[in-house]
Amino acid sequence: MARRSENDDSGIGHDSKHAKLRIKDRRRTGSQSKSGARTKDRPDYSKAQTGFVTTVDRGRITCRLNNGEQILAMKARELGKKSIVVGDQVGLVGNLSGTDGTLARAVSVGVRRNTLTRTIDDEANFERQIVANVDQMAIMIAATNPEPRHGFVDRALVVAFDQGIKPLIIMTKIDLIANPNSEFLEPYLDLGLKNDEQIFIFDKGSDLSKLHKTLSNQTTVFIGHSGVGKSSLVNRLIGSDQRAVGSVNENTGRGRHTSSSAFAIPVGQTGWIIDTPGVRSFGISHIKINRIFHAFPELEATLNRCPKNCSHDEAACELNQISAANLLTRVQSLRRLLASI
Ligand SMILES: Nc1nc2c(ncn2[C@@H]2O[C@H](COP(=O)(O)OP(=O)(O)OP(=O)(O)O)[C@@H](O)[C@H]2O)c(=O)[nH]1
Ligand SMILES: [Mg+2]
Ligand SMILES: [Zn+2]
Repeated sequence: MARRSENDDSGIGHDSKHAKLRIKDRRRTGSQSKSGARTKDRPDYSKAQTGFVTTVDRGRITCRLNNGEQILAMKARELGKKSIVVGDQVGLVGNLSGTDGTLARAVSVGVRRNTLTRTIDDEANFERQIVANVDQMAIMIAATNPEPRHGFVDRALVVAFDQGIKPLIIMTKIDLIANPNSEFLEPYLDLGLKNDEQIFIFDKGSDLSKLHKTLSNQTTVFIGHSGVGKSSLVNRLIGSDQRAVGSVNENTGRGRHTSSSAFAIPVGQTGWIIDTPGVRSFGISHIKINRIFHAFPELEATLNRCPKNCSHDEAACELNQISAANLLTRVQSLRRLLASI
């Protein structure tokens, strides 16, 4: 099913007649010579300024220039189908004043260090990029409402390890469960993630100073199911109510998809937090099987002892020798992932 994506930058939203008009004006003045004939030569973009994309909403790209100015831009036609996502560094020309009602043009997209994609439609395996160039991925789950799922964390970890992104795991809503030392997180303690630096458990009033430290000078994307409290945590971190917060359905424990597009907010001197809309799952079908094992460093030694070409789901598989409870959960995770691709 072809669904219109929220980052679809080819079109202009139905409610943005003015933007549409402005773009037409710009084309007339920007890409035509004074005589009115279209210039054949490639336009000179050597004076383009670099901007960091903080959000993309129905074709309108909000960017932060190096001087701190925030401006709105549209994707230039010559970029064709090339997408622009939050975290991109784009080259900008045109009106860079940032004055209300002005619109610059994004004419180039910097090479991406990494990208994060999410599966929109599980069946069709349709993936879309949500952010680029991140240093850290905060994988967020709630202790309950919605219930945490290992499958989600496992997949997110696979993506993080594959893309060279440092994973953090944040559990929220521990005020809603009796035992905050949730068993749920234990299997991830052997991954090499550092407690208090990469693994956090919070309620609404927890001290966030250690997390603040981890986030400073880094670009960190917050991901998790709708309703886990991504936007609530972002608000607490920046000390304002900038992000809208939704409620959770009491019966299903599900969130209401309150945030609808990825949004980057400055944190500390040079850091960025990127709040994203709730995702149902992460696509990992584009990741090669041998890279999936990278997300299971604690099983590596065992896997190395497996027979050649082991499917890791057969009698001779060395993983069958594992008996420690935490590792067993991870073995199940790995087998589930291998079976799903
Ligand atoms: N009890 C409790 N509730 C929390 C906590 N953190 C967030 N909430 C509540 O969880 C609900 C959902 O929070 P949001 O911040 O909107 O969740 P989100 O992850 O941004 O959701 P989407 O934008 O839909 O993806 C709100 O009612 C919050 O008040 C927490 O630590 N404890
Ligand atoms: Mg939100
Ligand atoms: Zn095996």
